[in-house]
Amino acid sequence: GQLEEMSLPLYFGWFLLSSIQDKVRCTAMDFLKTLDTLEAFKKHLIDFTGKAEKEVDLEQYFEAKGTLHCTTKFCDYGKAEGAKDYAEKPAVKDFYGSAFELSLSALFVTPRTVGARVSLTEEQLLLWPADAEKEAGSASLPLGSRAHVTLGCAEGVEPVQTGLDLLEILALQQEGHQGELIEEMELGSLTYYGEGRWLLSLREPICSSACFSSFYG
Ligand code: ACK
Repeated sequence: GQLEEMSLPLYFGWFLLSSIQDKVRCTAMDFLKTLDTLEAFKKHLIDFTGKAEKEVDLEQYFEAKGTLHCTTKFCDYGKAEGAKDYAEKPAVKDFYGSAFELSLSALFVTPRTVGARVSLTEEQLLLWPADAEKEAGSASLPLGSRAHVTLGCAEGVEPVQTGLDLLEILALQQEGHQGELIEEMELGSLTYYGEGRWLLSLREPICSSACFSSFYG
C-alpha cells in the first residue's frame, strides 16, 4: 500500500517533551556559564580558541540544533545502511508513537559539541541499532554508549559529531583513563579528559518524557 511506499524518515529517535527541552537547555546553559569561569577551564582555553589568552563565551560558542532528541537510527530517507531493516524491526513498529522516560546522566563539552549522555534501559535498548557503536569505530563499547542529545555545535560542525565526541570520552574511560577530577559542582562531578573534553556526571540524572517517533524534515 501507500504507507509502505512512503520514503523512510531522516531519522528515528526519542523526542523530548517540550517543557523538558527548556529545562535541559537551561541546565546546559548554566553549566556552560559556570565552566567558562573556572580556572581549570581557562587553563585549557587554547583547546577552544586555538590561541592562548583569547577569551571564549561558551554560550555564544555553540549553536542550538533544533528540537532536542536522542537519535536511534539515522536513515537518511532510506539511503543509510540498514535503514530499511531498522524501520521493519518489530520493536520499532510496536513502540512507534509510545512514551518513554529517558535518563540524561551526564553533560559533556568538547571544542566541537555540547551534549547530554542518555543512559538507556533494557527496554529502550530494543530500539537501539546493533551497529551504532561499531559504525563509529567503537565496537568494544557497550550497546547504547552512543546515545545522546545534541545540545549545540560549534560553527561549521554537524550534529553527528556529538555522539562521536561522547564515544571518544567513553573509550578513554574504558582504556583506564580516569581523567582529571576538577571539582564537585552542585550539578555533579566535573572531569577533564584532555584536548578540551569535559564531562559533568550528574548527581541527579535528568529524567525526561520522550516520544519514540521519526523526523522527516
Ligand atoms: O544530534 P544527532 O544525534 O546527530 O541528530 C542528528 C540527526 O541525525 C539529523 O541529522 C544524526 N545523524 C546525522 N548523521 C548521522 C550518522 N551518519 N549517523 C548517526 N547519526 C547521524 C544527527
